[in-house]
Amino acid sequence: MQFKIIKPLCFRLDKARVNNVNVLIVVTNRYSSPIPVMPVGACMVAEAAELAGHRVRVLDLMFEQNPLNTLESELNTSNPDFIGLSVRNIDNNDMQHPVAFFKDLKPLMDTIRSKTPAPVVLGGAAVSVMPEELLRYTVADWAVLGDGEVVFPDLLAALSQGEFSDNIPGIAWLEDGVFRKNTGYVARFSNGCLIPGFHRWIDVHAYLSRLSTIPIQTKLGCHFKCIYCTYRKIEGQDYRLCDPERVVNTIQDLVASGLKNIEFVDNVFNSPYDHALAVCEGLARSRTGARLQSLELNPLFIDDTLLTAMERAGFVGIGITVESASDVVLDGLQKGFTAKDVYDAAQIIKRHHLPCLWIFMLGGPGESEVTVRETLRFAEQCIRPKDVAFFNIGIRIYPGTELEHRAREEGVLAVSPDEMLEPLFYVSPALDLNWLTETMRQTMATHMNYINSNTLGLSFLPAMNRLGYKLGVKSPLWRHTRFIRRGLRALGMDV
Ligand code: B12
Ligand code: SF4
Repeated sequence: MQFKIIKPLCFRLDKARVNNVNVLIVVTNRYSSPIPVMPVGACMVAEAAELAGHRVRVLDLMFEQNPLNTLESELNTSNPDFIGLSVRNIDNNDMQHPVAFFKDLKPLMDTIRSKTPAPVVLGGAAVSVMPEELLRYTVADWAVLGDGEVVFPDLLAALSQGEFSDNIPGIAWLEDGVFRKNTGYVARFSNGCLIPGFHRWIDVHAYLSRLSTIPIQTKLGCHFKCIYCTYRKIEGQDYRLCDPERVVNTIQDLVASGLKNIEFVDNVFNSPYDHALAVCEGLARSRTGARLQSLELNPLFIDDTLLTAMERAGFVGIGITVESASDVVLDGLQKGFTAKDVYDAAQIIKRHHLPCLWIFMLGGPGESEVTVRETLRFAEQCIRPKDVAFFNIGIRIYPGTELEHRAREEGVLAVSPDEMLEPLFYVSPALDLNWLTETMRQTMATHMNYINSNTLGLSFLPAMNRLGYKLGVKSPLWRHTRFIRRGLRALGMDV
């Protein structure tokens, strides 16, 4: 085991306080489309650090008018010994209207550095996706990869002794300019920390009044190998399952505390199938009264038994992430299922009442006019008018993915990995982007149940969420796509 002495910290902390330090967790996400996402991970990390004996505060910048001023006053009052920056999004994943959220981190870091020498630890999904790039960009001290509620307390324990063991799994740092990381198994779901006490850390009402849902995971990991995906980098390839009974109990508790609109945020909700079924059957038996959603269903594991169990459990909307209905593209993306699986799933979904959001991603490897037409034909024939189809164009390329290698081989990506924080997208060289954009514009115009990134990027979507809440509209808002788009069209807005 190697130790590195952290000098500034030794000066800052007296020995008596080392197990009881002041920790400030700053939630940096301020993006409120399609909904403001409740910072479940940051709250879990805060709660875990508190359980480890530290004094913890969470500063959520989501609804702050002037985040830098708010951060400055927080630093003046709370005098933290350690600062955790929770970073969710690198960018908005939108090729047509890219927004680079990571750029917000520099001014936040400048504000922190102008006020305190406290070490800064980065964490959050974005950090697991691009730890090296974000460490270099922000010049923060450490990065936590993945399961912060386990790793952060371990890191705090070591750092607050003025020492740092590079044996702690799940941390990364820059040493003399060289990126170092220590991956390794982290036993999540073992510490009883499935859901944090949200009310203790954030303004829950502010989220609920914008139609936000309560995120909960029933598992971590994914064993599929889609070539563009970062999720395995965040949660690992092996499944770590939460006991279905604990999921049910947690949901009962959430409903009892007034939090009814619950969204499963697993990478894939219905794989492993038996686990998903056990969760749904347990929920059905317990009649929790929750309104459940998940946008992460895989067509391979959809059948009547599961959908019936989901209906009985209280699901009010599902999303199925098929990406394409063309075998060429599904194969290029290595989705692990075929167009036939997509068609079969559609037939099964038609036999049930659950509203469904179909999610497509156009432009992947092998995509051409022919394959786009195949996908649009599927949508036309198989998606019920009351259901919704979301079409994304272009695939965000992340370093270390198979898609990155492919893009380099095809000569469509030339920049170095450290320049890839900037939003970069893959579009099949066999596809004319102008043709695709125009085709989608025409398709959207004639199908009022279709949406695209323009719809999600609407500047007034947050206001629409608030209005929806005031009018008593229940989430998910996408169920009302046809009516909303028609209404907007009547007002002269073609979105
Ligand atoms: C479910 C999901 C959604 C749902 C969220 C629903 C909901 N009610 O929460 C929806 C569909 C709405 C959504 C939307 C978007 N999403 Co999304 N989403 C996810 C997904 C699959 C799970 C997120 C989640 O809740 N995880 C569970 C919690 C517990 O984990 P966590 O918050 O990450 O926290 C853990 C660690 O990160 C860490 N941690 C967190 N904070 C901190 C702080 C410190 C100090 C430390 C030490 C550690 C730490 O510890 C936590 C506990 O283990 C992830 C992929 C993934 N597997 O992570 C993508 C993901 C987070 N989304 C992503 C993106 C881009 C988006 C959108 C911008 C897409 C878009 N254009 O609409 C929007 C942004 C929404 C917003 N307002 O911010 C990206 C973000 C990174 C990036 N590439 O930029 C991800 C990683 C997917 C990807 N493409 O790589 N998303
Ligand atoms: S199934 Fe989903 S989470 Fe799993 S690798 Fe594919 S895209 Fe990623």
